[in-house]
Amino acid sequence: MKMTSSPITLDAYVRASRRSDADSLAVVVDHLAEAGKTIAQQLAQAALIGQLGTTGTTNVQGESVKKLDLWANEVVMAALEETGLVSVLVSEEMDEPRRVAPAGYAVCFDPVDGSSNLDVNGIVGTIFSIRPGPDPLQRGTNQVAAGYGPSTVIVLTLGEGVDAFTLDDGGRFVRSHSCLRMPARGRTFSVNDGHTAKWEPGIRRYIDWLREIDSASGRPYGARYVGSLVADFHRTLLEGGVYLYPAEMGRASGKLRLQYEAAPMAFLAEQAGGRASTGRERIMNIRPTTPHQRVPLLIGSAEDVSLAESYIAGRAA
Ligand code: P6P
Repeated sequence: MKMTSSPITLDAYVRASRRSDADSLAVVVDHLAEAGKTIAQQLAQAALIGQLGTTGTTNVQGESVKKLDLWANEVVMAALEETGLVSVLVSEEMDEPRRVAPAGYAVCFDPVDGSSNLDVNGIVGTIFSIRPGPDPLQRGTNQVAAGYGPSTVIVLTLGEGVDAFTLDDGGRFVRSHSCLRMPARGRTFSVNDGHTAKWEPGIRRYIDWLREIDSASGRPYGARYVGSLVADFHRTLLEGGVYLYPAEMGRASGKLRLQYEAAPMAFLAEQAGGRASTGRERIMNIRPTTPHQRVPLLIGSAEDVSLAESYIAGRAA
């Protein structure tokens, strides 16, 4: 990872990309960044303005909906509609895709990923995935841009590597990290090990292997789990390691949603030299059949994810 000295702004960065649609893509990314600023400002004040807590309803995922989930969803939707360049929206907070124009990009997003952390001042972020429209169900390989913003950093790929942009005191997102590369192997694993009894044997054997003492292979790995994909992925992107939300007994597809969690993170991981799979299939190749399709997710350093896949396949000792 290179901390960059070239203070290119997010807008200039996107417009300078080799893409033929660079200018329209820059408008959409800029509007997402502005929505991110608005959400970050509201998050900072949430406890003071009664924006914490739940609405008392559950979303299509069957999850308790936080007040900020719904509010942030409206902010992102309005920002994208304002561009006039987006045809369809897929959001964690909306049961069905929302068609907003006959032509334009398809944007999948999770307005506040990790919202279970909101009331405990934890890290949350907005995950987005931009595809050519108007089909709301496309493979991850169709993504033209993906990113997330844990608080005031936007991590973005346009298919030409991964860069990060930090909000400066002038309210602009300026590149702070260029050409981010995920280490081939890390030293931490990130999983909700409270679910150990639900995992398939191969995953249990893999996690047990990571916990063994063997200094020659850098084990045991450290355990890090925030419970917010943007936070756990951001650490994995910068430091290496592996994040897992595997299939579970009674939940064969795991928990994470393909369209606006697994696929955008997989795009970023692969662009940074990492790897992302269900344990058996490359995330980027999966064509969704429904807007909120869930998939198991193993993502992170290429060597760590490959070894986890070997354990699942029964090839590793
Ligand atoms: P659990 C948040 O709801 C999320 O989708 C991801 O951000 C996070 O990694 C995961 O679910 C946490 O799930 O079951 O460990 O609370």
